Amino acid sequence: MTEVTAPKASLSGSEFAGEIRSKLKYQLGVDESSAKASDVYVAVASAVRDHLSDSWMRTRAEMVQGNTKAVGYLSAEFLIGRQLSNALLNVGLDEQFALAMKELGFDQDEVIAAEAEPGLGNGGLGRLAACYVDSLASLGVPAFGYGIRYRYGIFRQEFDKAGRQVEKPDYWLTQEEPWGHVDYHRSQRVGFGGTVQEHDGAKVWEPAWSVRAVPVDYPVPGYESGRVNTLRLWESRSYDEFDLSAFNDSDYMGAVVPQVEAENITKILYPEDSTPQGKRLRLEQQYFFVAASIHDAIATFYPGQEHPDLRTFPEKICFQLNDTHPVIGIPELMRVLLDEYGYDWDTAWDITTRTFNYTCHTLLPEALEVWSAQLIGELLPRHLQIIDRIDAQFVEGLENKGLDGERIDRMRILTRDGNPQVRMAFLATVGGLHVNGVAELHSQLLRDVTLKDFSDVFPERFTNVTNGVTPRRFVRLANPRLSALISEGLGTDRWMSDLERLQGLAPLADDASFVERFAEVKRANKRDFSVFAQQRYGFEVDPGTMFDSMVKRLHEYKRQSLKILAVIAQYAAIKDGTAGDMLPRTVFFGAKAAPGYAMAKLTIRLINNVARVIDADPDVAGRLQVRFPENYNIELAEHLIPATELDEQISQAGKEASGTGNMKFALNGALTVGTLDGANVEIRERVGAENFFLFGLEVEDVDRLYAEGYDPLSYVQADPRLRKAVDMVAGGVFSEGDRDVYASLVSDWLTKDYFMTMADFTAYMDIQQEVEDAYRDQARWNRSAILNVANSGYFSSDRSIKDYLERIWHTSPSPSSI
Ligand code: 26Y
Repeated sequence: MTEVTAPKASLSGSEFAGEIRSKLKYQLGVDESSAKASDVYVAVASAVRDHLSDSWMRTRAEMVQGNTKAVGYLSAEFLIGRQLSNALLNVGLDEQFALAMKELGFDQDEVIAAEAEPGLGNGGLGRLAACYVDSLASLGVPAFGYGIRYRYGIFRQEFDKAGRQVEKPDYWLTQEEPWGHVDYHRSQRVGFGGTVQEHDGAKVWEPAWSVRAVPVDYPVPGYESGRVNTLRLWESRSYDEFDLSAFNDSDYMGAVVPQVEAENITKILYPEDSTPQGKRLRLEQQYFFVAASIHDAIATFYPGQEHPDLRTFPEKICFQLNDTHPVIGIPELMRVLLDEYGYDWDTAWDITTRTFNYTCHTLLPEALEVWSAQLIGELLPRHLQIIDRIDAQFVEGLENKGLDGERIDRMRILTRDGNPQVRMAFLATVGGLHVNGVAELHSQLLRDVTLKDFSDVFPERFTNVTNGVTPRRFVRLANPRLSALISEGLGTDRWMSDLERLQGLAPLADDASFVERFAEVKRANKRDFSVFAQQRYGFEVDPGTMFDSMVKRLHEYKRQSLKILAVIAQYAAIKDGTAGDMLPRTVFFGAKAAPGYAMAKLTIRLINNVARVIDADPDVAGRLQVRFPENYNIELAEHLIPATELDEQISQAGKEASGTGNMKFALNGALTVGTLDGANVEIRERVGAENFFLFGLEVEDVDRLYAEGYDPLSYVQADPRLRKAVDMVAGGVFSEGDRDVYASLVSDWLTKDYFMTMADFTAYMDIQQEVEDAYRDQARWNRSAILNVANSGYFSSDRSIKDYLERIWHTSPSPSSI
């Protein structure tokens, strides 16, 4: 097998075609002439995997034998997207693939599109994890991604005739899946429930039941690095899969109950948790993957050792806790050290606190996970004892520092009221070395507000790492035209692994012929998207209009409502003849709402119905369109982002931790309309205030308004456009005259409006006027867009990972033996 270490694999297109041919024949048993795109996809993917094997094995061996501390990235989500084109690019087989497809007579786009997208995440946190494992491998840092291989993942979103979201299971594993390698030898037993016994003074947890955690390993090839890290996703299986005696007694359902119960743990991502069973299942998921991962790390770094010296564990690996979801790992490592390996409390605590670090991804206090002590006690009785002791020790430390009782109560990990709760963010802050936010503003607000007490007492623990995105997937693969232009403009393609080189494009923003070529790239991407949208969703998109996109999870704080109210106001202006010569636009939404989140689902319904009413109205004729493709996912992002000209980042100031869509859009030459929130602040600083459309309340304004007593109605009354838009929704214009459909939404806008959409409406309409004026001067617009690209190199996930290495993990790429 050829070794894939050089920038380009030393293999010809014909040779690669030969490998694909033999995969078709010997692995799939299909004849080349009758092979379908999905067959060819499997054949190409397994051929690529063969090319990864040597590097994969060597990377693993070096990780265990070398002296470089590894990183274990623990995350409930890895939104990795399709793997094939990324793997081809990263190992340097992309050109050979194109040649091979030509030789074999297959359409390469069809082959790429035959891969099902794994929906193993739901939003920014999951995509960030995927960008980070890509960058870790590209930089040569020994690392594992540890998570769950959900059978169905995030739901597939459909819209019904009334425009409502309908959730369907995503059957992403119904076709052969060539990437994941099931490694039964590395299975782990994970226990639940039961009791804690004492034998000779030692505590022994005797679980009531246990499941088998089976790892499915995905290769993570670095870009031109010759390294292939592992994404290890756990699947739950039953030890007693099948009850033969029940079956023989004709109890066919009863015979598979144990199997179903065990496998339910990894069926779906974020089960609805409004019921006690749902909550319990979520905690089971979290413990399941974290416990398996910790045991796996010990088995990996101390192979075959019955009495390993785990005092060296923090030198072997550090675990990054991606939000609170894996925080149960802290008491789990304590339990393992105390009960399974016999360390004393202080030694175990020292090892544990040097192993973990915590990234917080939110500012909403209600989004910080809290588990009832009762539930933890039922499911993980030994862990509750350990948490209790961690809390007691922590409180003692605070008392010794002279802190007052009120403050100590606020900081307790385990609350001591009638219904005690475990605050996972606090446990993470106490049980690890570092806590980081994901953008400058976010980290500042964590210190000043969300985790203020902790930051006051332990200021040295807090730091910031601004998020980043991988330029390989989100520029090179998603936007090949722009990539070619960038490489030509810079005279090199090294920008893909050193994104700050994009700076070199800045002077070209004043070169008329470069600007024109840049504009043509965007136009061509828009045409492409129109074709894709027609084929995939069956809707018309006019590439002659401005493409204005808002794509992200649906949440009130992100304020899709603000955008749709502005669209309605524009529509009203067209209807009453006051729209003047407004700029023709197509407004794109992409968003899934959590299944139990009623307000978010109602907003989806409203957007769909606004789209429908506008479309059916001949008065609007090509001036305004709303398009809401269903099931927003990585694939859609990869198509839409390169075609977008205006990116909407309009969350209420102080609520979006960072955002990463904003970075992807800027890197693809869209201009942002946004608030001073999350990473918008840093994007604007870098691309220049004159190349960013800033509007709206700032964090201090928001705080002041809350303090004064915010009254949304006064804003509605003050702006006739807003009044009209709200009236139209309330009056049934978008619900066939039915005034009840959106009543709860309207009532929230008028009486509560916690995220101050009404207060920001006027400023938002004004800035949209500025957007229109700027867009009419295409030369100026494109200059700004190029400067967005040129100045966004900082937002590479490679830079983020280097920051983590330096500020948090205190490790480095491992020296290469190649
Ligand atoms: C239900 C609960 C357990 C839960 C599930 C998922 C809580 C949070 C999440 C996901 C959060 C998330 O995606 N946060 C986003 O993380 C991005 C990466 O840091 C940020 O850019 C973005 O601002 C933040 O909302």
